[in-house]
Amino acid sequence: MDKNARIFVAGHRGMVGSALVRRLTEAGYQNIVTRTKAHLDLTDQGGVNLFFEEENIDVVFLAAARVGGILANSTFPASFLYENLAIETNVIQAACKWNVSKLVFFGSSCIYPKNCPQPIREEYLLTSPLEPTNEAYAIAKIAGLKMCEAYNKQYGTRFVSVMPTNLYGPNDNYDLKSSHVLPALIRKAHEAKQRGDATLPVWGSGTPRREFLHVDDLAGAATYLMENDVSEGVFNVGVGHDLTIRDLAEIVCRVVGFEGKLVFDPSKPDGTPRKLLDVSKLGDMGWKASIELEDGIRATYADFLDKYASMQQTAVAA
Ligand code: GFB
Repeated sequence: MDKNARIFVAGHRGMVGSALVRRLTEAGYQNIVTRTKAHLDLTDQGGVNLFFEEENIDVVFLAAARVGGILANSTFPASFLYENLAIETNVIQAACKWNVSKLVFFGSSCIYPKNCPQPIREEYLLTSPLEPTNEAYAIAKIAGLKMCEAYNKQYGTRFVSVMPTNLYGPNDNYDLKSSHVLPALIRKAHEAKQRGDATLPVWGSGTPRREFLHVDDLAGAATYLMENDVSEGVFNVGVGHDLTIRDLAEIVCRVVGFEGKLVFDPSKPDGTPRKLLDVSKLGDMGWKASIELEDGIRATYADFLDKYASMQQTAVAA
């Protein structure tokens, strides 16, 4: 990838987009193009088309998406389906029309069937039904991946899809109603420690298994694919091992310094029992994740502490 290429990072304020901007800046890329939602609403087809017409973009990292944890996904399925489909169709179509030379589309491991053989290989896509709690989001992400494949076939574009496992890291969403498990547990453990609580509530049974990838590793993998001129395909991105939600909660409590007891809440959904990715496709190409979970959680807790005061001010103002 040319250091002077005009690289559009869609979603640069989100956890994935901000990690990409950090990674690309560190690597010396000179022309990173970003737009806030106020300046470019990616669900607006006309606006997106005009942006690509005017900006002469060479490479796109399509990291803009409506995302959320298990509760947000099951509460707002229409929004997850509509917003993600709109962003994908607008950006992918305009990227093709305005001759973008490369694009990376970011999906999610929830695109794979609920009861997949483990670890999950890329070719298990669409072999049986999806997990109901995030079916809408998964369908939208499958559509994005299929658009990349279809555009490559019909128009000769070079659009690649990456499917990361559960992500975490700086700039995560710490709102307890809409967040994923890891930022939620960090916040809950921190507040429980501050209040001197004896217990920490954890949703579900604690038995589901999840694999956690630091977002800086994802940014590294996506950049690696672009720098190695990979022009098509779907690539799982993960660390290659998982743990139970109970084990995760114990690590978070250790990092935060909360010494109380975990209490599981069976009224909340468990979601899919397990979604461990087979990461050998990317591994065989020479890339692997390098950030250990406990180190990554420590760094993320520091990020949370940085933002916690302003989060509380926003909550008071609202
Ligand atoms: O991270 P999470 O919301 O999403 O939940 P998924 C993972 C597991 O952690 C579930 C449990 O079994 C939750 O019940 N959990 C325990 C908690 N305590 C909490 C808590 O306080 N907050 C949350 N959020 N969970 C999402 C999908 O699935 O994964 C998305 O909904 C996306 O579509 C994302 O694919 C990566 O891993 O179940």
